[in-house]
Amino acid sequence: MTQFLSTNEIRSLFAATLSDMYRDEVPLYGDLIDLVRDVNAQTLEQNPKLHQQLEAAGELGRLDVERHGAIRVGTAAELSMIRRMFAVMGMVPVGYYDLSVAGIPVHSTAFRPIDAAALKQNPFRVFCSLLRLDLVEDRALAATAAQVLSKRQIVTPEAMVQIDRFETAGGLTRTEAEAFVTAALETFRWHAEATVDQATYEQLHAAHRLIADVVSFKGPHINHLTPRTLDIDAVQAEMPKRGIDPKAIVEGPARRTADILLRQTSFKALQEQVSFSGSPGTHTARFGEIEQRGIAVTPKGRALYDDCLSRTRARAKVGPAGESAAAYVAALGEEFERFPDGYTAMRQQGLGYFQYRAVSDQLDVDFASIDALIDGGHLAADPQTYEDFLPVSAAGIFQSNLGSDKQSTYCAAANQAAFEEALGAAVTDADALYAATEAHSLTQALTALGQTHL
Ligand code: OOG
Ligand code: NI
Repeated sequence: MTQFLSTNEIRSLFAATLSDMYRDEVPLYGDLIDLVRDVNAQTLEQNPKLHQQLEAAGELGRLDVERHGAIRVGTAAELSMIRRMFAVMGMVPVGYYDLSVAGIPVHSTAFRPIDAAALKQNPFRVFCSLLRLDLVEDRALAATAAQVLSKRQIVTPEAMVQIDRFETAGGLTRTEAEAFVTAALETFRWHAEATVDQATYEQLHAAHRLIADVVSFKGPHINHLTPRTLDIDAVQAEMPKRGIDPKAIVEGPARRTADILLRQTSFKALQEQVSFSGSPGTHTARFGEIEQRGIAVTPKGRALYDDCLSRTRARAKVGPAGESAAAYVAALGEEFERFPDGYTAMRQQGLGYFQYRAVSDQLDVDFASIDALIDGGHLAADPQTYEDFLPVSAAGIFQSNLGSDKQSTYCAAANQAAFEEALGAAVTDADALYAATEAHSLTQALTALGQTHL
């Protein structure tokens, strides 16, 4: 029998190697990692209850290695290649995000591990966007872009060999996996030489900055890599003191005791030196981001979240230079008072997804309800961490890094079927994953407690 390295180990190895590469490429990212590590250690020290909750839920271990990244690909063939590459790391496409609503000509998915054990080991995820040239009005320019993209190969032959081997043999040995990681890394590397001349770059850029970013380079360089913090407001406040310039507001819900979904902030994209057929120029794409993750919410919870957020946005809009940020934050706090700030209330009202575990031995009496088991100290309900993304937040991040000079407006043009055809697979529904984890954990816990009547 051949000994294969588990996909979890390959993913961990890749995530660590990518993080090292990005630290070398973007030193500010390294500073951010150090800052987040300091704040997380301090938060855990000052908040023993949070420490204990994360420990009991088995989430403490993943915290220091937890990252998400983002890439943007240009063609259907590239997207399906990337899908096959991530499969080697135990990552599958989850969810469909239509960014055209925010005037960005892409649609996206998130590649990530899905089972509980894999998530605990390393939840590394990559937000992957596919350029939609069909939304570009200037058809001649779209044709030029397609032509340029058709000539590049974003996955190296060596990575291809290992991907094929993984698919036929069902796994990779340690040596093969190491070769795979080294070769796969090349896809995500920054290339300072543009593949187009300056005039073409300018034309693409005028249509949308993001089109220039996707089309003008050899590959889909990783554009940010995001660590997870336990206190995003503390990191946001500390950033300027360490020479990092953050965006005006934290995206997502207001600060609360029981975190929900995702709060994110970033530092502005860097202006980098590039060369256009030998002549010097600049390109702005790569940035740094941090996030705080909370509980995954049910469709009912999501509807309430969306409502609180849209009411906030109706009351206050943050301007391109951060105008009205204070008014926005105040409105956000008020509107989110309608979202219960406690896990017990969220569970009882069906707003969040939980994972259950038995915390005592089999019982010899039948309990009347789940709540009675919890109150009696026999059953624990841990909040399930939200493992996905928020399109509105993603759009805010995109926008702040693309500048607000050119606000293209495309009408909402979701096309999940076309995306899945390009991907060569269906995307997994995130809600179904959280619901299944909850149902499965409850059945197991009730069986262990001898309470299958519930
Ligand atoms: C991806 C932006 C989305 C997030 O955290 O919401 C994202 C991009 O800029 O390509 O990473
Ligand atoms: Ni991000």
